[in-house]
Amino acid sequence: MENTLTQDEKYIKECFNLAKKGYGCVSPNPMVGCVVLDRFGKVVSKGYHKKYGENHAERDALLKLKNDEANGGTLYVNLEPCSHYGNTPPCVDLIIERKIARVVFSMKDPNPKVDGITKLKNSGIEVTEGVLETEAKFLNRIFIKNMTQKLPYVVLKTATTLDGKIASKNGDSKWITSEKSRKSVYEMRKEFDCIMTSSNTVIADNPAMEHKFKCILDKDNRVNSSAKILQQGRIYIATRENTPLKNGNLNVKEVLKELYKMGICSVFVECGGTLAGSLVKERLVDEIYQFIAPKILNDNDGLSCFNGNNITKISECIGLKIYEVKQFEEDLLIKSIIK
Ligand code: AOF
Ligand code: ZN
Repeated sequence: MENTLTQDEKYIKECFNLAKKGYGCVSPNPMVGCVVLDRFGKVVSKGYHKKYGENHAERDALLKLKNDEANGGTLYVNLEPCSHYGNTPPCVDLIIERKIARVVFSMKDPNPKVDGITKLKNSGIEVTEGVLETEAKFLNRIFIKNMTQKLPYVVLKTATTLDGKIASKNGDSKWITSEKSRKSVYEMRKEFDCIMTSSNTVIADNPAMEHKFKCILDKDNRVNSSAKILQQGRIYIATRENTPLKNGNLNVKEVLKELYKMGICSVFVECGGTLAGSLVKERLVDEIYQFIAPKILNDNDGLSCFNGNNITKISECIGLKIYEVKQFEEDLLIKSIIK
């Protein structure tokens, strides 16, 4: 694969790898990496956005160089360089000041405050955009959704038997997946700003769900104050008093909007089949993490992981794109994006 990449793609890939070093530290900002070549095509500096509020990738890379070292050189970055004053001054100004001749980037910045490309072109800098754009958009998919929709990125987790059931008809669901799978969920939760669940799940399972921020969908205030989930972390309880209803249920999109206003960029949902089905139907979910245990329940009335879509034609199925498959002991974990 590697030798079929163009020079531009090779350096942009390097930017992705640098960008990923900022994972977990830069949110709500994007992950950005930068590689600088001098006018002879030699790599003279690399940088990345390390921490929210600190230097952007381009500044990090350029400030490691002497004033004239990048003169006539090429700058690679996976996001259009910024042109606005935020926590830091505009990267384009520094790029122009350092007399870079060419800028190569993967994707335009969805932040409406940013239009770096115009300023770069107006200064006579050659600009190449769209290099490995699909990969770049995948890397910063949370940032893109936040910027374009003002909503958090939503991942829904479910755990089923091979025949797609989350529980038998009498509600028995302990334990479909292996201990190792369940432990991996504790780690997954840490990657999200908030975990969301429903009053049904809280009442049925009384999970502790340790996390810094939890949201419970509890239309009728049914969750008891002694519930384990309330014992730790910040809690936002969405009820009919603080959230508009839609078809008699809480309007979850409105809840997500509220969460985004509170600074929540990503939400991990753990719930039963009814809520899961309606979130998918309402197109409020971006990704699904599905654990599949090698067990067959063979219960016609068992509870399905997604209920209520009533789709009768295969051609109308909700399509997903799998991007990762992992095995935990005997179970599979399939991560996919809803198309
Ligand atoms: C880049 N390179 O490394 C980053 C960029 O307020 P600030 O200074 O933190 O700026 C945040 C915005 O700047 C962010 O929303 C995005 O548009 C851009 N982030 N841009 O060229 C970087 N982190
Ligand atoms: Zn910048």
